[in-house]
Amino acid sequence: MSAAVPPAMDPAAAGEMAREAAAWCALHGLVVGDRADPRSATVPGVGLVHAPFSLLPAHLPESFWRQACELAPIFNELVDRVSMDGNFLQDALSKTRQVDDFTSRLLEIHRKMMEINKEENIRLGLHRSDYMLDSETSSLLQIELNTISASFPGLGSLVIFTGLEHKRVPANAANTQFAEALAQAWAEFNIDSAVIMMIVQPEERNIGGQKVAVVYYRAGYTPNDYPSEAEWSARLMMEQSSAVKCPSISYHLVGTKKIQQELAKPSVLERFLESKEEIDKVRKCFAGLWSLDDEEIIKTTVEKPELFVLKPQREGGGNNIYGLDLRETLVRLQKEGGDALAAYILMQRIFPKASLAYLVRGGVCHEGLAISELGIYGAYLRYKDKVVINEQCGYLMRTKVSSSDEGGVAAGFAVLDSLYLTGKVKTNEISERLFHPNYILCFVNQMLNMYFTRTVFLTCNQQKSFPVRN
Ligand code: ADP
Ligand code: HGS
Repeated sequence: MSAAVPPAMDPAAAGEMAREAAAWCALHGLVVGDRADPRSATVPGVGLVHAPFSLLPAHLPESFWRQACELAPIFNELVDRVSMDGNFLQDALSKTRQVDDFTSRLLEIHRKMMEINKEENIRLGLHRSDYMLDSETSSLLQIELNTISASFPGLGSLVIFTGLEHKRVPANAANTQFAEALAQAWAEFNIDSAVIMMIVQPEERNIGGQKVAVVYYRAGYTPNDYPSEAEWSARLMMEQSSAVKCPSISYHLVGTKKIQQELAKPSVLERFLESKEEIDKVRKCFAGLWSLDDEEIIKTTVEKPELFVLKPQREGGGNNIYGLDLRETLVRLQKEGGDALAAYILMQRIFPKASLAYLVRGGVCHEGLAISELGIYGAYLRYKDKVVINEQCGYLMRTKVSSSDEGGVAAGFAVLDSLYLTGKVKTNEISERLFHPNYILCFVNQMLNMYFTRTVFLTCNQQKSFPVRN
């Protein structure tokens, strides 16, 4: 996943292109709230700036693109099956909950749902599985699977590099396909007066593409979203309600890094998937993953911390520990004894090939070596035994300077990028349509209509504790 190594662009030309592209962003809604303007988080339409983007597309061999797309429906199904095994989730996270209060609170809500044998007849998943191409092994490896608040389906779909061979630029309809999945979940709920409710953070700057939801969580994935008991009781109340949750508490738990590590253990996938072919495909994209009760791996990690990443059960970017900090943390926690290490998992560090890129942030074009991360969106909707939707639905390409450990656009480390497939490419029939400017415009209208006309009423009235948009 590397930008073709174009000859370094003439800085003036790059600057000119960046200005044109930033203007295009402003005209096409590829904007976010400007962190420098405090009002941008609270006053709609105020303090907007173009979303950070890469001037040239990231290149990816088509075979890896196809591999990532084929994995999406398998991961969608895997999440659903693991979510139905409450004992597996409780057992796998039993040590973590001892030393991680946030995970423990989520697990407590899950346990209460198991106690009342709460069945979710309608199950909706809007996921994003993130990958990097490891240059050492030339293999596509999964960074993580997001089952809650997978962001940027809207803005990510707008970043398409025009003027290139269409068949090498995959179509990206994450925004409409996410919206359709939410609308279908609403239809399955089958109460016309019902509304879709979106849970958002108080100061939300990612304003493009969030205009829907059943109970669609774009918050609730970090302890910061639970500043008081009110938020926890509201989360429990919504879990007890008959509303479709996206995600349900069990889907949320399946997306934790501890479950990612547990699923990578020998013969665990066989517990949830029958098809050997599917199991092999999933296992092939797993990087090295370990729990920290493995003395051997801790010893190796302390010796070579640069080859690993230490991850707590947190989401949203900026939480992982790398390099010397990783060694220092391991040595300190080992010295302290106790179970503190159970709050983390250890992961093999993936090293994509770095290439020259032009990253535009705040109207300024920065030339430098960069690496990319491909996110594949998946939508899954099930009504009892009937799978209504199980599809790969678009992608998110993010690029960051190769010297940055962390990633994440909202966290300020990465920029939005587009994709260019290399090697032998099967034609992509719908890309033509996507290049018609009217298509983008009509998408925006469609989303706005959907958001304002259809929402689901929760059967309980305490929702005031959660900031919602109506
Ligand atoms: P979060 O849920 O907080 O976003 P991630 O696991 O996605 O946590 O990690 C955040 C970022 O850290 C990723 O976007 C990626 O840039 C980097 N990262 C995470 N795991 C690895 C890894 N195994 N190898 C290389 N980079 C990684
Ligand atoms: C939203 N502001 C995620 N989601 O997808 N992170 C990035 O938009 O709803 O920044 O690069 C909230 C996580 C990658 C996107 C942000 C998964 C959020 O951070 C939600 S939990």
